Amino acid sequence: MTQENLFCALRAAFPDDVDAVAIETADTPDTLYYTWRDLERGTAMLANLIDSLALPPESRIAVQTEKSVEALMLYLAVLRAGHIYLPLNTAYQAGEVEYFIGNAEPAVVVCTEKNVRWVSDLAARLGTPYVFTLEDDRSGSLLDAAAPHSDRHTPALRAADDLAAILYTSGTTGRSKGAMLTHGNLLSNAQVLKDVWGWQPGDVLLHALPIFHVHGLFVASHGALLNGSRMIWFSRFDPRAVAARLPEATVFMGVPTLYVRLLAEPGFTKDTCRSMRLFISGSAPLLIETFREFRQRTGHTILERYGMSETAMLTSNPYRPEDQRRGGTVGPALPGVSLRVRDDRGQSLPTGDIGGIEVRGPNVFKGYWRMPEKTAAEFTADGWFMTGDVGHLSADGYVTIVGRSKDLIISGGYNVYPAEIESVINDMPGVAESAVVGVPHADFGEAVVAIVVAKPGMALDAAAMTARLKAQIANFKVPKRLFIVSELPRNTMGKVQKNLLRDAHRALFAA
Ligand code: MLC
Ligand code: AMP
Repeated sequence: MTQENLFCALRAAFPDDVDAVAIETADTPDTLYYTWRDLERGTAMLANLIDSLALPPESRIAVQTEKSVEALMLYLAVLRAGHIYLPLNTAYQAGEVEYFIGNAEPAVVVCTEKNVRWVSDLAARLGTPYVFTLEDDRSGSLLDAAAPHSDRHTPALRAADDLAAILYTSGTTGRSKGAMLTHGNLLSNAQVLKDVWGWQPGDVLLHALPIFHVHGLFVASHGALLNGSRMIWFSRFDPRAVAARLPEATVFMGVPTLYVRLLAEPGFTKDTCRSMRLFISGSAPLLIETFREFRQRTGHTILERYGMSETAMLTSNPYRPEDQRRGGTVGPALPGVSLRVRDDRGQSLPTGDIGGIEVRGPNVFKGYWRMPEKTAAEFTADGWFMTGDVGHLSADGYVTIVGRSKDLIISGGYNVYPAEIESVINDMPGVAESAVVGVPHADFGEAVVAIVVAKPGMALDAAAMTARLKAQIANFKVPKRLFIVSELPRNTMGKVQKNLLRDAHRALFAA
């Protein structure tokens, strides 16, 4: 068997000058400099710690920590040790984390000190033997436990088809599904992006995205690592601070909200962008207004691309020539990715006709963790993955996404499934039923709004319900507005007409 561990491919790209800076922190109290040697040694020590636990092969290691360089090293160490990385959004609350631990049955959970009590209780109850903590100031039991271990480690032998990560994505119905991504999925995608985005010597990535989703963890981090490029590392996105450091960077990646916020920052100018080679946007639709305003302000044309947890990146506008980056489109399929648009009956549609986007390629995931029937339901009989996105193709292969067949809201780049929020609301005392919709939002792209009907004779209090939701679900899922109404609009079949609700609340946050 040949070594196809993704970690080895990333490490092979580290520069010969191992004492050069690989990552420089931008918002820690003191600037921290991590060399390539530090990444090699730190991941070796963490991988040796993981090895010392003698876990069964392909154990899941679930991680819910703040963003830090050590958290990135932990991801790399899990790859290195040959286990499966399971990142969790820091916004997830106990009830949400309980589901992930119950479903994935990780052997190790790494969490913050703040949460360690309830996480340990959950772990004990659900059979996870090891709990460690990791803080964003280089403290915590994980690093203490790793400290005595050797800084040399031989990476575990992995095949391209072996699992590297599980990313949970919510389902239209029911609970979240864990998308299983292999070493081969991730490496093939990273290699294609290195090529098509023209990564070059001297590139510096300004990294300001969270590292628990595809965009920040894979697209951004793999991109820099596979090019041996330095990263300027922000633990959170602050437009003013980011604008101040952009002159040192050449590549930036963001969800559309980050671009909206940069444009609102007076200190963000053409001069700020003087060293920049490439601005990339994805995870949610970039408004044409943002695309145009950005070009006008900076002279740079944002390159929009499209992807998802199950597939990593699928399409990209071209790097060159820059004037072929078309606003409002996500560009043609990446090399090696096949993409087609079909109607409800499975007929391929001609250029310009709107239908479901289906894809195939080495980047497409292996299936949902322990859910073969759900996996089968999302592939066509001839093996294409149905993305749930709706769009059309131009004559020269550019994809335009016009909507989604899945009932999904994307707010600031985070996915919110109305069915999940409705079910939490419906479980509250006095609630007869509810409908959750997404409406336009000037900053987040879309905002979550809930419309709730009380049981006969019951009175509901919107503020109290919102407070309750805040204690139960991740903050980005909490409806920005909650309305109590006497009934929901229905069609003759009795189905709730969400389009009418969206129309009624369209202007709430559009300004
Ligand atoms: C924060 N809030 C949000 C939110 N983020 N509400 C809706 N949607 C969001 N995305 C809430 C906070 O809880 C708070 O509520 C209030 O909004 C204001 O918070 P803030 O301080 O403005 O938020 P901030 O910390 O600045 O975060 C905003 C953000 C962040 C845009 C920087 O959401 C973010 O980093 N988004 C990127 C997501 C991402 O990486 N997606 C990639 C997925 S991968 P309150 O009530 O507490 O005041 C993928 C595949 C692909 O999709 O193709 O890439
Ligand atoms: P996730 O499940 O978090 O990986 O989100 C994937 C979804 O984000 C896709 O199915 C799309 O609906 C959406 N998405 C990603 N990139 C874009 C984009 N550039 N334009 C529009 N939607 C996008």
